Amino acid sequence: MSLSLLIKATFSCFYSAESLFKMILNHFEQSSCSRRFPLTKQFTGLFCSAESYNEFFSDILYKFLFIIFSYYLFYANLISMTTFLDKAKIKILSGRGGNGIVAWRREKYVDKGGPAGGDGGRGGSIYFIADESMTTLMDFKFQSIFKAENGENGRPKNQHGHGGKDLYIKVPLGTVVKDIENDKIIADLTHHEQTVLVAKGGRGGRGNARFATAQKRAPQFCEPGEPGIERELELELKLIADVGLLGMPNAGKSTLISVISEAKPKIADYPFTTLVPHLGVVKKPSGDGFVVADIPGLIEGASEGIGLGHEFLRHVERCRFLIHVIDITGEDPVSNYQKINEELKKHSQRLGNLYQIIALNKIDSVDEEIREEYLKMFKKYSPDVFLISAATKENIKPFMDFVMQKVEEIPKPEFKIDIDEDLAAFDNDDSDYAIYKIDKNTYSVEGGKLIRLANVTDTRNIDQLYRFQNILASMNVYEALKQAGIKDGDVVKIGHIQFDYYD
Ligand SMILES: Nc1nc2c(ncn2[C@@H]2O[C@H](COP(=O)(O)OP(=O)(O)OP(=O)(O)O)[C@@H](O)[C@H]2O)c(=O)[nH]1
Ligand SMILES: [Mg+2]
Repeated sequence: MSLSLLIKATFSCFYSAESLFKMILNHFEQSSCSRRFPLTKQFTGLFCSAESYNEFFSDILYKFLFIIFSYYLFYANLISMTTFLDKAKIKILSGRGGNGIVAWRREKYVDKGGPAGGDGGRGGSIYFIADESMTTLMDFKFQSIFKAENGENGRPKNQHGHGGKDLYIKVPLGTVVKDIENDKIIADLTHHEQTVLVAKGGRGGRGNARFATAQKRAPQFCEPGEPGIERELELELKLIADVGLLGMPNAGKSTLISVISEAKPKIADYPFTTLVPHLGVVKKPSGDGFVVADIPGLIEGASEGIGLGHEFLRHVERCRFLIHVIDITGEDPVSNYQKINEELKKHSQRLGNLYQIIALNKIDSVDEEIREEYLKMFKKYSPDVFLISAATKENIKPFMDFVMQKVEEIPKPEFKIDIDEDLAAFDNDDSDYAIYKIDKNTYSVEGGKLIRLANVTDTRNIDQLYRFQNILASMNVYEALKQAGIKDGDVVKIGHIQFDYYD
């Protein structure tokens, strides 16, 4: 949870308590002490001389209740906020390959049985898998490091080690994965069970049996397993809902989603009750369902970061369409409607142009003429206006029939995020090498092939060192070093191997 959100929660909590505060002020207004001291009536009710002890103590009681209520709201809001997370940073490490081994075939009646060291198993790879039952990245708050199993070392009698188990990390639909090191987007998981490989396990090292040749029948060396891939990734969630519910705080969005789906967000008679998005599945008569998102209320200036809603607008960007919920018992519903639309336009062109159904809510609290008046007024802005009452469920059925029809009609927008080719997920980087002069006497040779060769070379084994040198020679690395100006005694670095150069 970001600090800014926490601060906003604090403010919203006090803003939330506004209605209660008003109630208490009403109480003070009616009490005799505020009549005596009108200028200080809002804050000094406790200290002015009350006409009677009774009144004095009821003032104290009100203040006490107010403080308790404020704390309750604050903590209730914090708890609800900590159940949703839409950004997370994680570290992943795929499994290391098992080492190959040096072993010999030993059997009765078999003389000089030859090399029989098995290969190490491959390390486990790491995948992301989209899971429709998840709606938040909250799990990553508690676990941010993921490690796949290492491969098993090879065994004698030419037996290969077991491969490490692959690790599948579940993420919600709409998760975009970014490589922090190069800022590249490497995956966008949009379908249930879509799987993306993000770190392949290291290869197992080869046992000595694999190095036997006609000339060298008893190789004394084997390869260590290749290391796994370590990456730091950023996950960002863009919820994928079919329909987005938005409107001013207190308009009745959460009440509506709780009526049309199984979702049970908090509902209360104060603004900013909803602090994080909630998803609900609306069942269609055909049996399948569509997903509706209730996002926190928007206020004027939301696109500049005022209020909470703006933080979550990206969650409704991928919707088929929006339901704009308007409280017709509030002050100037038309201007509220226009303000929200302005904010949507400022946020993004797509959101500004997204089709909206207008739901004029709370009709149970107004007269028939006012309902009709608003209906006529809003028809000027959109043909699809409905008078509803989420609380009494009046007109909810025809309204939802229309919503379902629109869900059928309006296709899910195709969101193409440019995904970069993710070479870093694999350990088969066979790129050619390049030589860099690090300082006066040090040269570094870099390139996928050579680094991998260095990774599987055990420098304590003389046979392996010869092999390493032979491969360097066959790849003309020494020639290239000479051209780069290397002198006798200079240091050459290739991966973890470092040696002095002498021609
Ligand atoms: N009379 C009446 N009250 C309603 C209706 N719908 C919602 N309310 C009340 O309006 C208040 C606000 O409802 P919410 O559903 O929490 O509003 P919201 O739009 O989710 O508000 P935020 O989460 O703050 O953005 C609650 O007290 C509801 O009981 C309705 O149709 N009629
Ligand atoms: Mg709400």
